[in-house]
Amino acid sequence: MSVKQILTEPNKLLRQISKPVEKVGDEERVVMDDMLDTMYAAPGIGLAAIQIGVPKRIIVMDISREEDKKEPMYFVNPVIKNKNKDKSKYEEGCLSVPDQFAEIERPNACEVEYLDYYGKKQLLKAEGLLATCIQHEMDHLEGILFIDYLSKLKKSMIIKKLSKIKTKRIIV
Ligand code: GNR
Ligand code: NI
Repeated sequence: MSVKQILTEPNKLLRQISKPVEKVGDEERVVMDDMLDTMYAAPGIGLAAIQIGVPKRIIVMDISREEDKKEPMYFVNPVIKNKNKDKSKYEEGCLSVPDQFAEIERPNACEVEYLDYYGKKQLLKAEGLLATCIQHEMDHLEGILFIDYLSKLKKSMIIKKLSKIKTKRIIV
């Protein structure tokens, strides 16, 4: 298990569409373990594989609040089956868009079908923060970031800020 570097915008890899996992095996479980370590270290409540440079349809999440009661969740090849028509706004952030936050409107509940850590098919009914987070993570699988929902001006201001920080640090 190891903590990986999280890619940040602007980075073309983050815009890539992630590929379905054919079989959930040891290789995939290593990716999930590394993702979880990386997410907890950040810290964050969710992470998509592409954020550590792996273009596979894998997500990890933990929305539990207490440090000593970790509740990791693993999603492989997630598909949204049902979206509620009612929307709700939530202040979102993203580890790939550091220090930027914005209110984003999304369906307030959804059903997700996915494979778990062992490759077993599961169906989850999500609402509230869980629903918001899973939709945010599933956007990553399509190369979408929450700033894509903002006005062109707001989005370009954020990208400009992040590029400036990158040129100062001289790392990608
Ligand atoms: O840590 C995270 N917090 C968060 C808060 C509101 C909505 C979505 C998120 S996900 C984010 C971690 C992340 O970037 N996952 O891709
Ligand atoms: Ni994110």
